[in-house]
Amino acid sequence: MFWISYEPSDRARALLADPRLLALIGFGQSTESLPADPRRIRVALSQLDGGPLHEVWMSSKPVTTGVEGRIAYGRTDDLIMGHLEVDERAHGGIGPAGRSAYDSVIAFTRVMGFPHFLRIWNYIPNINAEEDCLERYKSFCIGRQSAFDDAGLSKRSLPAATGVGSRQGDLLVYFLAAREPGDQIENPRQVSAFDYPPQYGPRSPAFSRAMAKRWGRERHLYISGTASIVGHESKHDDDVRLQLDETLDNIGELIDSANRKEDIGISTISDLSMLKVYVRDENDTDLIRERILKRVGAAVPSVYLGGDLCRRDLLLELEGLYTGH
Ligand code: 3EB
Repeated sequence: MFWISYEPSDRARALLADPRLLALIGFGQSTESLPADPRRIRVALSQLDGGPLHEVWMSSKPVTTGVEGRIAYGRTDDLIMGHLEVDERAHGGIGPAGRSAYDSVIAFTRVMGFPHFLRIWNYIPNINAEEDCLERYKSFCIGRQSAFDDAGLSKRSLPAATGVGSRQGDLLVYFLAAREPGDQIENPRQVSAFDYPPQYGPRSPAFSRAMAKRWGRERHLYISGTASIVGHESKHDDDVRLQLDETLDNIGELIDSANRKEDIGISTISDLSMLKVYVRDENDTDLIRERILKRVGAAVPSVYLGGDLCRRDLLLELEGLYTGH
């Protein structure tokens, strides 16, 4: 159906010429001058390790591209990958900007015939700052949840997601949606985010812990941004190594939980096709990378990005995808 890889950024131009390219994701400030293309997404987080990479989403089927209002997309017959950036100054804050982004995305995917979200990424500028007596992440959650509410989408239809803080640029939302729904997977070690108690914000974060999806005979697993949270509480304040171990345990348990529900085709985190590691303090990168190499191995393609996390006490967050066949 599609698969993901990381390629050196100097290959980006050649990749854009491929009619099966679904999305091309760059990190940090753009250094290369590439042609405008609806499949190009730029995440405003700097890459912390190695030479510059692009994340490449390649489809097995031909891709149609387009721009509809604020949303640019690539799609096949079965799925759509789209993105938009929202200037919050035009909406009066991050809450209304989030609301507006989700209103657009929900309406767009319905009109296009892909009403089932599988995976959404949210990059929220200055995520931990307080504005109008509320942390910006919490305001964003209010806007996002009201868009889902007004569209009549229940928690059972919430996709896997990432919510990470960016240090430059506008709110960025990008999404993968399909004609047919995926299967929501929750983590028995964690309270579902959509059921977090109100101490984490007036409206709970609208996402599921993972989505499993069958594409014909192929099985995919999309794992949300996962952190050192047990129950609903953050664990291991100030200890990045313990936070990482807790996070890896959470992902392991999530994979086990998915396997109890259905045969997803993998049994451990080392079988994932991709791992993305968000690091609050870039000085922690080496420690985190060494520990991941030890516990996960070197076989999973990975990228390390500098970003803020949605609770001030979280030092890192990991997301993963399995797109094997
Ligand atoms: C957590 O488990 C950590 O708001 O979309 C992870 C993944 C987190 C997605 C989101 C937030 C989001 O609550 C934070």
